[in-house]
Amino acid sequence: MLKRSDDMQQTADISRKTLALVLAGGEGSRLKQLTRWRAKPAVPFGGKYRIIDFVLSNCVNSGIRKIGVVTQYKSHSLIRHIQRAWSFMRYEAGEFVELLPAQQRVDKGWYEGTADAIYQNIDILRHHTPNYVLILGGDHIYTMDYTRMLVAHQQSGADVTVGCIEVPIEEASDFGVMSIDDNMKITRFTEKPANPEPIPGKPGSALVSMGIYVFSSEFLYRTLIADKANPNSSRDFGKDIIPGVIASHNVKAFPFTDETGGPAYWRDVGTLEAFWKSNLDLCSISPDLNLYDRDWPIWTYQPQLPPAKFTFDDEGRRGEAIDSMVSGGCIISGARIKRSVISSDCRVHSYSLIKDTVVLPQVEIGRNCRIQNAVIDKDCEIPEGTVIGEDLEADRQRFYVDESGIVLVTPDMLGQNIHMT
Ligand code: ADQ
Ligand code: ADP
Repeated sequence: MLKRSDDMQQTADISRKTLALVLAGGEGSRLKQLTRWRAKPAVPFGGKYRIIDFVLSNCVNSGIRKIGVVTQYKSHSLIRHIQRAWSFMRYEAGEFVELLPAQQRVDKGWYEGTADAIYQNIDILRHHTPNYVLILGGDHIYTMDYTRMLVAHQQSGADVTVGCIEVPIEEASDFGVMSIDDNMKITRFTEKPANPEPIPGKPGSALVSMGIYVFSSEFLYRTLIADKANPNSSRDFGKDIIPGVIASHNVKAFPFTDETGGPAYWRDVGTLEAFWKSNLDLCSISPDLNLYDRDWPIWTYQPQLPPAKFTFDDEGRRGEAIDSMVSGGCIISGARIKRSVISSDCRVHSYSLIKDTVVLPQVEIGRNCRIQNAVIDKDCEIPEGTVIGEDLEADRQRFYVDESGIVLVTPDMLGQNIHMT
């Protein structure tokens, strides 16, 4: 048993010897027009953040300060955000967030799959001489101390450790599903199976991969080079790499739980409904994801904005927000906001009612609007008197409406030209 100070020293050493790589280049189409112009990790979330801020904050808060972000599709908004938000790291002190776009240095092509995205950067990884490489997805919302997973990886002597979580069995076919033995060794791994296997003794749940991996670095390089030589591989961690090594190597699972061993908050906000719901979850009285945890700040780029302001309309009705989050720079003048997230720098004008809605930054909502069950994209200007979310047939003519009835409104749908900020 390690003494506490030894424990802390060991944790700090492991974090320092780890390079994190955030995969942020996937095409991601299930968020519909929210990802028409930007990669999913760049989509605004939680009033003032972008989705990728969660994983990057987890790295920094875990003491991992060498981070590469692998970009590909629609990367302009993402690159701009990373440069603005994450350039405070000091390269001289061995800390950085480095962008790794597909750049045809190794192959004449874009990144084929997630493993190829790492393979094409092997020389850069080697240059940083990490002992461990932590591979992360850039599009999940959660707070996690990665040092626990790194310590488990080191202590078990694993070649690779896969972060995993229990999900309801009905959702499991969206993920890599695994079986483990009593020593947490992964005995089976199937990527997005049609009939996922339940956890023994828990028929309603499956153990799924979070798409996060700790690799011992030399093992990673060897495996990626071997995979490159296999013409049948699709060069994907979930489809090829992990299933290909479980029989021959020590591949361990690391269950992500909260500090008490209970279920932890982790969301793939891949669909419009999941995105809408995870945002609105933040408005509940005690949300599962605590943005107010002073020990685990979520870092982001913040423009200098004044506090949110609430004013009366010209007939003396209060501008008010209840069970809602209203970000800096907003002015709510004589409008009512219920169970909604109003992101930075928005205006909501008199006599309007906004319910169960996620409003992204820099939106202007005119007078006399009624909006419910909607996601309003950044920069939309909603004209006076607009009604959204009441007559879904009418909404379908102009906007996108998903199967659950959530309405998505983007500037393109309103016929607006974008103005770059
Ligand atoms: P998916 O999320 O479906 O499953 P994928 O679409 O490959 O896997 O995306 C993983 C991450 O890599 C995303 O952050 C994506 O943006 C990024 N990415 C995808 N292609 C890329 C490319 N060519 N270049 C750079 N980045 C790229 C994975 C695992 C499952 C696991 C789920 C958990 O394969 O086993 O259960 O994540 O959500
Ligand atoms: P974000 O606000 O998420 O950073 P923007 O909405 O400002 O992103 O734009 C993201 C990227 O998409 C930018 O490169 C922008 O030029 C481009 N873009 C957005 N909307 C359009 C459009 N209607 N036509 C052409 N390019 C667009």
